Amino acid sequence: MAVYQATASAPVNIACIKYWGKRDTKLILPTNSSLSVTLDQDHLRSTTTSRADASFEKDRLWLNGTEEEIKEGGRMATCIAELKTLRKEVEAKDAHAPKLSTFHVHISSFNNFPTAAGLASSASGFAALVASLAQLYALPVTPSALSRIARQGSGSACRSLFGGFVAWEMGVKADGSDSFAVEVAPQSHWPEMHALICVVSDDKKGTSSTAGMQRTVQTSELLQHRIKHVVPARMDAIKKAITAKDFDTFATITMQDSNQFHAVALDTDPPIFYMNDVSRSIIALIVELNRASVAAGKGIKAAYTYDAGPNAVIYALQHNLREIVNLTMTYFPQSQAFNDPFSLYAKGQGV
Ligand code: 2P0
Repeated sequence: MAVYQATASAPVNIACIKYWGKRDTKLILPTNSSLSVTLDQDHLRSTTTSRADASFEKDRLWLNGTEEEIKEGGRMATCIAELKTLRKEVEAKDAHAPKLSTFHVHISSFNNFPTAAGLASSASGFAALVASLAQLYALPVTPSALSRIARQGSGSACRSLFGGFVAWEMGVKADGSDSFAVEVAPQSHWPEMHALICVVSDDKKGTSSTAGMQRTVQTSELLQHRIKHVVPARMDAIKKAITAKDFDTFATITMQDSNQFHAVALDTDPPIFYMNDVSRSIIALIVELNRASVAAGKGIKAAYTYDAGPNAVIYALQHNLREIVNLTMTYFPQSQAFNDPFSLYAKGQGV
């Protein structure tokens, strides 16, 4: 008897231009475009296996071995339903295609990065889920088309359908058909680029992104300024910087955008604080490192960015990485660091 099963994996991504705010909460349409660098590394991925079988009585999902409910009308159910609809189109065109759209699916997903990495798994998780079902259903679709579905699982997930430098273009249409991710450049375009993840705390964050960003949409005037007058120009400028491999500009925009994202969080009523004292000390360290480097005519060495939590991601070029890791470990001896695309630890180069 035929077995219908497929496995796919997707990487974690970290935004340099931040997504924060929805104009449509059901379709997950953002209030601004965003851009990420995907940590396309073996140890920062979600891997998902999907299986369709006539004997299955309902759709079921396991995350890291524990079964999770698939809520009716929820994000997971929406993604599965969208993919089944596309499978129906395949079956309608090909009379020999097995009627997989009529079977229930069992889905099992694992993250290979520790919870202690403090990384959100929803982006890589939804991207891997969508990719595995697309493979199972043999859907003739592009990664951008799949990103439109992953977006409805979690906004940032649409960016994890690609490796490298990825833009999520917000689109203007009400149905979301033009809100999807596109590749700006593959990782191989700028192989010297690395990301160092500094784990400040692995506590669960106090305010979820989903709830926090809508509070910001409702209460922050600064967000309106950001949406209209800041992000569009930054998207253009950072894409150009990536194309030109201009690290100084890339780093400057990345730090500015992290700062403004945390400023809009603070401008929310009641205010949202994601960074803590250690996060701010890391910023001070990077600012000082860059100040001294620029004064010596060597340009910017590192860019920090913070998501909806206290952990730092530091972007740097290969030749400056060792100095930055040494500096971080000297000032923050307790910290754990995960380095992309190849780990200093994994490679045994020491820190
Ligand atoms: C980002 N973040 O661009 C920004 C920066 C957090 C800070 O995307 O409600 O988990 O599932 O669409 O994608 C976090 O938001 O929110 C996020 P939902 P998501 O990476």
